[in-house]
Amino acid sequence: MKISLRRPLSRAFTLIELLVVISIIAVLASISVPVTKNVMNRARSATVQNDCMQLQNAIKGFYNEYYAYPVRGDSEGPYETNSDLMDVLMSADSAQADDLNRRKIPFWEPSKMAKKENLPGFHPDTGRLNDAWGQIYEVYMDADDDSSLTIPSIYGDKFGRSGRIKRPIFVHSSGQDKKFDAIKDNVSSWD
Ligand SMILES: [Ca+2]
Repeated sequence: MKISLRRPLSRAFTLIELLVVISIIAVLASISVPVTKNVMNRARSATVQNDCMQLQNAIKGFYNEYYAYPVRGDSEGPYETNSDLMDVLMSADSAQADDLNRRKIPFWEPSKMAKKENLPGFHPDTGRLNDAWGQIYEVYMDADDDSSLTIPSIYGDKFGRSGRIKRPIFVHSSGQDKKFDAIKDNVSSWD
């Protein structure tokens, strides 16, 4: 009797081979998830920095028009990008906007609408402008018009000095960690 030593060509995968394939896929997935997250967070930071710049420019535009900042009183902030500030910059239908933006000029308009209060973009019902992580921006303005501004002292190292800085407007986001006082991931109009 002749015995063939050749293995059958169309045999099934063994359990070991299957486990090897699964573990390779698992390793590849574990590498690509953080990479994807990083790429997404970098894209979010870029969007947020653009928002910060646009807001800073809108407030500058307001100042150039009225020789005043779009807020009541002389506090330098922080002001939140909620309805009070955004109404004035958008020339919305509100008492504060009527009072401060008398010539009804739109200095800012939303590029992205938020479906819920705590999602990225502008939420029309609450008048909130949120960053890419759903948190409100903070705005500092030289509202007492002494040509300098105090921003949080923890930015001292980052911008080379702390205390009074001779710049008129500062806008920042709390970043991915949603904490303003942990500045490592914060994004600002001065970045
Ligand atoms: Ca932070």
